[in-house]
Amino acid sequence: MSSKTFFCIDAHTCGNPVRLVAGGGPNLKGATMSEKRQHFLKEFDWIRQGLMFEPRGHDMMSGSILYPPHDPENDIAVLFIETSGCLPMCGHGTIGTITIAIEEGLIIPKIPGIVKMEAPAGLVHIEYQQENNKVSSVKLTNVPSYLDSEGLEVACPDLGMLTFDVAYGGNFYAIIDPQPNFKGIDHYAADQLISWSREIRKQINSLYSFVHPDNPTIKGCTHVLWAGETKSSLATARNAVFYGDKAIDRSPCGTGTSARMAQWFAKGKLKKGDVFIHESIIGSTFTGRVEELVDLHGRTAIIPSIEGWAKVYGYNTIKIDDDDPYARGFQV
Ligand code: PYC
Repeated sequence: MSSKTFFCIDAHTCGNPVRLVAGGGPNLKGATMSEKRQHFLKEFDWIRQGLMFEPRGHDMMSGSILYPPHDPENDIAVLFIETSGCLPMCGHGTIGTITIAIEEGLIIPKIPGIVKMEAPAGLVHIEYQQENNKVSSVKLTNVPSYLDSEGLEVACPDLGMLTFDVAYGGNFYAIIDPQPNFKGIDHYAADQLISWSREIRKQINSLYSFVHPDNPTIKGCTHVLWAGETKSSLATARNAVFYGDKAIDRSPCGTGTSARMAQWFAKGKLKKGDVFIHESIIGSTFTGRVEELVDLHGRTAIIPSIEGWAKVYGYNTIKIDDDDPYARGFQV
């Protein structure tokens, strides 16, 4: 019988969990974080399953593992682990990871207040604020984000035909705006949105294909962003983002906000410099901004920034014994 121990620090970003594996993560092969992600998925996915799924995790569980940067100019490299797999990029995960890593001394940035982070999806520039040894806010400048496709159609159980757009913000998002067959997120139970999302994501990926033009390992629509009316008068838009098989993001979702801003930019609803305050299903907010515009193989992509906060709430030494029938967790 063998046993593996993981030293984790748990936090939440605007309500959504972030479990940072500070010790016990595997050595990975690869010259980039994208290559290391492939190695992890091939040989070490049991670690993700054991730490994210029940009984050690739960449907929304999400986390990260830190690695030294591949380019000495950078401060850190991060692998994102989640119930859904290993995301190329995670916004709430970045805000939580940086908050934990700075507060706990796991990263000593070359320039105080700035972290250059290598993610599988690309380089992410981070600025953070500190007050009384606590990180009060983290602003990440994300990878180029763009509208991939618009006006696609899918048949949703109960609702009928839905029109949606797909945008990339570090992951591919199907974005469903209110329309005759969908009144907006307030009109439906979260469980209902989850079961519709599971079904339509399957159909979307069998009908259409989405592949990142620079990295073919980033492919497929993994998330569904349902839109609705804002509750706060300060918010620009509100969402419920589905991920994994049973999760609705409690935070406003960083890569989802990036994708949403890219969609709005492409439709002329946002321009460079505009601020976009995104509200989550529980009312927490991220502040987004269109920082820059870049050319991505002939299409205009935005460089969005996302700002939010996280709170560290616990130290968690987790053991996975291989005589445990639920070593790899389970889902019901
Ligand atoms: O914040 O990017 C994000 C995210 C992805 C999945 C859950 N949260």
